[in-house]
Amino acid sequence: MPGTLVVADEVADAVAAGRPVVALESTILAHGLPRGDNRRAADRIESAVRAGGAVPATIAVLDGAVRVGLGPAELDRLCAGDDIAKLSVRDVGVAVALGMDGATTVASTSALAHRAGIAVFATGGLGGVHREAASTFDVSADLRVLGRTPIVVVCAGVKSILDVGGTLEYLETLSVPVLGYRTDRFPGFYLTDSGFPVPWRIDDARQAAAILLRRRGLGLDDAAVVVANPLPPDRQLDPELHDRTLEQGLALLAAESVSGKDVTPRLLEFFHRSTGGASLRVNLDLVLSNAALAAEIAVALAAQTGPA
Ligand code: PSU
Ligand code: MN
Repeated sequence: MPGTLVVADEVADAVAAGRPVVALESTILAHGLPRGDNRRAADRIESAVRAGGAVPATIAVLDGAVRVGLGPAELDRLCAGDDIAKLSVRDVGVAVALGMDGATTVASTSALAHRAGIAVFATGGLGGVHREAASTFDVSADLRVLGRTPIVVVCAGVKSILDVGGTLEYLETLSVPVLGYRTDRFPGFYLTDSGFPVPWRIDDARQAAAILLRRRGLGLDDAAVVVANPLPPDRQLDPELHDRTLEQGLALLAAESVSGKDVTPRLLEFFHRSTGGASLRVNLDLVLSNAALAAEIAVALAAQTGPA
């Protein structure tokens, strides 16, 4: 049937049996990491989920079909394709109807994972409120979708190009709880600490699962739960290098008049190039760490829920 989800057998079986599954987004692969690195990263991210005892379900649109759970050939295509669109929720129906290929963002991955019955999702950084949002209205659709999608999203905060304080305010407005994992500070993606506190702290994956289940029990689970998982200080990007690169990157975006959905890929590429690959190492590190934590949460959730 056109427009329905094509769920990989392994994922469908795990969901049906109430076994742990972790959804993964494809925009970080197709638009966030360089060619070659992205394909190796895809395998490593999926392996991190498996090592934690959960089934990985990378989500993308291929030939106009929404795929939940990709095989090696599909990952090859996603990571090497020249014509992979970046699909937020508004774009998914269009890409499906037009028979196109596309990678899903935090927004669309969350929405589609929830449709497929998956409760936990790992990514790198969320989209958010951009620095000039008051004049450009550039606020990522990630936020509104998280406000209406009951899923646990494990991330390392939001990209440092964003207005981090503004993003945290917006998440509060949307009633999305933000939990620091073993920290009282909201992580800054490449950096351990964004400079902002988190409203809540958890120290165990089982607490994240319990929060999800209690909210569900109370009917207070319209929105996502954000689990913010920082890299330890000795694995973050050198803060001085980070600040310098960010300043240059922002100037470059302005000089090139980059806007809309091209902002994130352009800036990430600039970071990877001008830090000589250091930011790439950190980016991969944090996604792998998030995948491992998401698997732990999915396992805890399955244990607390019992078999389906
Ligand atoms: N953060 C990253 N790398 C990424 C993204 C975020 O470090 O590739 C992607 C995610 O898929 C996120 C999207 O959902 O960028 C947000 O894009 P926008 O700001 O255009 O809504
Ligand atoms: Mn945007």
